[in-house]
Amino acid sequence: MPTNRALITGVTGQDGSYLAELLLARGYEVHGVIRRSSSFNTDRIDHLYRDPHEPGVRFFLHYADLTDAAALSRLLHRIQPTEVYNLGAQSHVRVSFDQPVFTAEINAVGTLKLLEAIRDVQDRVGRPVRFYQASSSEIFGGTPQEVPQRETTPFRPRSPYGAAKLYAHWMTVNYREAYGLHASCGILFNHESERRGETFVTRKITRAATRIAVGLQHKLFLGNLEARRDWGFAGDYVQAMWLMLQQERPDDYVVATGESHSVREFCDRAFSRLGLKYHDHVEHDPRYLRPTEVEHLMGDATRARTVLGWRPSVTFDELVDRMVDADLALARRELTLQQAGHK
Ligand code: NAP
Ligand code: G4F
Repeated sequence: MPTNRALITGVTGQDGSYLAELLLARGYEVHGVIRRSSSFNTDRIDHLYRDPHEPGVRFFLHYADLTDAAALSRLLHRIQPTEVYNLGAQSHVRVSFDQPVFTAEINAVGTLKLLEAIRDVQDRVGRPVRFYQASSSEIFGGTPQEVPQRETTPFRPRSPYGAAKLYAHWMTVNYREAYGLHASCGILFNHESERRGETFVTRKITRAATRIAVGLQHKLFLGNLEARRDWGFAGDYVQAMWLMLQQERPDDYVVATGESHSVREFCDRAFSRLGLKYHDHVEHDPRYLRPTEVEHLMGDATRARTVLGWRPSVTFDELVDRMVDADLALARRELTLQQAGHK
């Protein structure tokens, strides 16, 4: 019987899938929250799923939602996890300008509902439940004089997403201080992979560049090419989440590579790997600009390095290359299907 039992919200997302893999490899029993959807939304975790009737199964999925306090509470009482990772969110910054209330209900109030349920279950069961909150570098806002950002940098969010995440961040800190909850916030800078959602800029670029390379499309429309981000590999970042919950004392940590690159540099590297020039294919579309932009995010992860012993293992060039290579295989499969008349 595993002694470590984790509950992950957002298990179907990029980070949720890597974290579930990590925890299963470490012998945990892992429970994931999934949302009802009219189409399949579990492709990132399908490789982990087994028929629950088989012996020795340690990965379970449950329907719930961050907006549904009763369902969250019921789930926590039933599972009685030792660790909870709150990765569920409306995670797209641009979309948060179109749906600010929805974003706040999930990212801000949803986190509060989960914290309340944890406080309650901890009291009833009489055993601590460790909590990880997915905070974001978007809470910094990134004014030019405040680069690199670290735990002590003032927070000035510039999007409904950032403001909602900041509320969740402070509520997590408050539950730690007010109720002694073992609650930690990972202030994670952008992290990517071949599992990244296709509307985030890195994956949008690698999907388009590889489709262009095989002749499936010709143009890529982007917004601000000069924005700079500190891009790391998602597989490394879920290690940091787990390490935070293994510490005796909870705390908040910046997780970043300490290096930043522009969207233009990302395009250059991705198209070059395919023998293409990005300026032959990339065009500007103002629809992808944001009402308020965060121009420059670059993190100082000294605390994570010294306390957690955490370090990123994938460089910027390696990250772009692995994403391009994975998407090239995908584009070739798409082409084959199209040529066979399946699309
Ligand atoms: P992602 O791929 O967009 O995944 C988000 C997850 O949240 C999905 O599983 C999604 O479910 C789930 N979700 C959405 N609304 C929900 C709701 N109402 N109730 C329960 N679950 C809900 O995001 P990610 O990149 O893995 O990021 C994980 C977390 O880290 C997010 O909180 C994000 O804001 C934060 N973060 C990400 C980064 C980054 O660079 N990736 C950086 C800093 C912080 P469906 O699959 O059903 O949509
Ligand atoms: O890839 P993005 O959409 O990521 P963004 O806004 O930095 O947010 C991501 O990282 C946050 C951590 O800092 C997370 F909290 C959040 O959940 C998410 O994972 O955009 C990156 C940059 C922006 O400056 C954007 O304006 O790329 C610029 N960009 C330029 N053209 C574009 C586009 N972004 C998108 N999504 N699409 C474009 O066409």
